[in-house]
Amino acid sequence: MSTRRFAAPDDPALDQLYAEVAEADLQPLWTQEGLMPGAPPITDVAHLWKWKTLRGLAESSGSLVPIDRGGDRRVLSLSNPGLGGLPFATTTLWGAVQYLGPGEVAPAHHHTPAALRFVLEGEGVWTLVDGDPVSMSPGDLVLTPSWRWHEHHNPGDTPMLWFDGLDIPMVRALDAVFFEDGPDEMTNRAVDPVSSAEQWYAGAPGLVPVAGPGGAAAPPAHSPLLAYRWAGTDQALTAQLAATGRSDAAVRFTDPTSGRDVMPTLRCEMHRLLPGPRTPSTRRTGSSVWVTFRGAARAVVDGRAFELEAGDMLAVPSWTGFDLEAHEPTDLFRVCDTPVLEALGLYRENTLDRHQDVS
Ligand code: GTQ
Ligand code: FE2
Repeated sequence: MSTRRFAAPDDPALDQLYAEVAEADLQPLWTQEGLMPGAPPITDVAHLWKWKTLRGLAESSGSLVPIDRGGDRRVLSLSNPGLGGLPFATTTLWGAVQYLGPGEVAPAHHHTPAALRFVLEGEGVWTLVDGDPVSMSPGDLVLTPSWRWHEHHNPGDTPMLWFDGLDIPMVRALDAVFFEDGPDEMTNRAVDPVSSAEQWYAGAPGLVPVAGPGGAAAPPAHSPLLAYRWAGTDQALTAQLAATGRSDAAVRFTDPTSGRDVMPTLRCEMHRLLPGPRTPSTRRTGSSVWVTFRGAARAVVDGRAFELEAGDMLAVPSWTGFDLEAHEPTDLFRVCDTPVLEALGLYRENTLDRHQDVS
């Protein structure tokens, strides 16, 4: 858009007009600058949080900050250095590491922002999602969709650490954040490894109940399956590599009843890379957080190289060049806002002609 200014300094009538326009809480379009730039003015930056730091500080928080009713979950949020102190990983995504110590319970609550957990370390923890106890183990993806009650329990004797991905910045931008504390939590006990949601929706690949537990009620906006187990994810990636003979494979977590993304605002994927060629450099609208589950790889974001090891978390802003190269077999979890961009007709993606230069 043109940024020419029409205000002539020596025209009192025009000065008067601008004063009256401002007084009336109006602004002329023709004096705006930067309203429609040629490409999005990205403020969040590519940033890497190392597991060594995340784990150390989460553990220290575990010993110094008890979980209390009224307090929050014990969560350290990824705060993107480009966002001026906001507790957000990217413009649209909340990312965090959560630490639940032995014997601890994070009390029941619900909120309109949707959440997912990708488990990194520990055993024996379960989360109660709308009354359904869902066990958690490393590599599992667990959903707590918008407005579903949830509480976390660790009846074991080791801590658990997981990655939290939420759509808080998006829901906040829409002025639609609501939160309520729940009733007193259930007792901390061992639970069945298979949730009710899995009994219904993960019986066998490709099969869903003719009539689900909700009967003929309208299906929810999110996946009714609340846990995606590592064994299944691993198996799908292994099979895809065998089918293609390639050095990279990727799967998307979906609602088994519709094939859509797990939740309306968030897409989840798992990527496996074997040592091999660098993936093409692509850029896309919308942002991502990548969580390294295992292995070692190099990501190049906007020409900057980042070395990823197990547990490391990487923020990738919208419309920045991105590619990966594995040093050893590497598994990466990715959460992104693509369903929102797609639903609004704003999704763009392109593959660059050649790899980005690395500075
Ligand atoms: O575990 O319920 O990272 O409510 C942020 C808000 C985790 C949770 C977060 C939450 C939770
Ligand atoms: Fe929560």
